[in-house]
Amino acid sequence: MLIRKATDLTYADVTPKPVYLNRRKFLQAMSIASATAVLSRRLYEFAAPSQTALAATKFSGLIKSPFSTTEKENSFENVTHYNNFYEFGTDKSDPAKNAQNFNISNWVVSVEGDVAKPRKLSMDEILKIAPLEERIYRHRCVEAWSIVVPWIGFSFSNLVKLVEPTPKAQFVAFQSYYDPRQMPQGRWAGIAFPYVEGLRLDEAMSPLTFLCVGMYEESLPNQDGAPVRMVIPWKYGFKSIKSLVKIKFQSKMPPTTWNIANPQEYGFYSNVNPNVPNPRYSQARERRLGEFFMRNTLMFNGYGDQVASLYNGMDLKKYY
Ligand SMILES: Nc1nc2c(c(=O)[nH]1)N[C@H]1C(S)=C(S)[C@@H](COP(=O)(O)O)O[C@H]1N2
Ligand SMILES: [Mo]
Repeated sequence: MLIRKATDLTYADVTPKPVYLNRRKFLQAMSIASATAVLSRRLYEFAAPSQTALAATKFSGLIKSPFSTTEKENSFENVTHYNNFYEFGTDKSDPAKNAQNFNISNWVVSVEGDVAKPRKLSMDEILKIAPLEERIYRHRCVEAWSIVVPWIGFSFSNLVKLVEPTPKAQFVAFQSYYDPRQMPQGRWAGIAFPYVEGLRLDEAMSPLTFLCVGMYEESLPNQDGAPVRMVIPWKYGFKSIKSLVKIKFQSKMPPTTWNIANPQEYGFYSNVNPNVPNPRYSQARERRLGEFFMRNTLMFNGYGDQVASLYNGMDLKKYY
């Protein structure tokens, strides 16, 4: 154990927090290193200071999307301090604290499966796929809270066209990054990682389905799914998978994290539907963060004009 000396406190006082945290990890690793030479190398490797707390990129020249709601946006403070990101802990306040040093440098998203042109995309390449839009969406969690967020990104269909799915591709499977060393709180989350999600190909091609790289004119904060996530506004929030590393086109319906964890409560489709209650949460009403009175939840979260036809002839009580 590292003995905490008065000098450490002084260092903390004069050093910006992320640097201080890394220095502490470094010192801890070094003290262990001197004890056990063989183990030390590995411990040092994962505790070594990394390039973290990268400054947010400011986006300019964003296209204003015609799909934006005119409802009042939630505050940046709100949207970055009330999160679900179970890899970093299950409390709504955990991700803001625990994702601070998440290392997103050299990020690569593998796009693979039944496609003519599989790709491994860097963030620079992703940002060049299509012009960036600001798109203000309602976003509704199955836990009956909702927020309004100015996301930045572009329709996911742009990426789909880039890789040219073959006729076999009927579904898209998504996978999040997972590293228990960077996300130690995930061990206690009670769900399996890496987090996985999926869409039918026609759902993925909807112009509303959004590949998101930022919000409030900046790159995504770590707790909101940096550096790249999905946003699917007519479905419950858990479909909007964060910190994407893999996108796979395939013929079979992919497994999804919350369906695996609790199939009675969470189906593959998970369209916002006020008429189909979850066993624990009525879905009829919702609370917009920051508001006192609840409001009625709208079918497909109010996006029915654009997406209802995807489900023609389907019994949405059965396919929840
Ligand atoms: N990888 C991953 N993605 C995730 C989650 C998660 O725990 N892990 N939580 C989901 C849930 S339940 C919701 S409501 C939204 C929350 O997004 P936000 O924190 O940006 O509002 O992210 C979704 N994406
Ligand atoms: Mo959620």
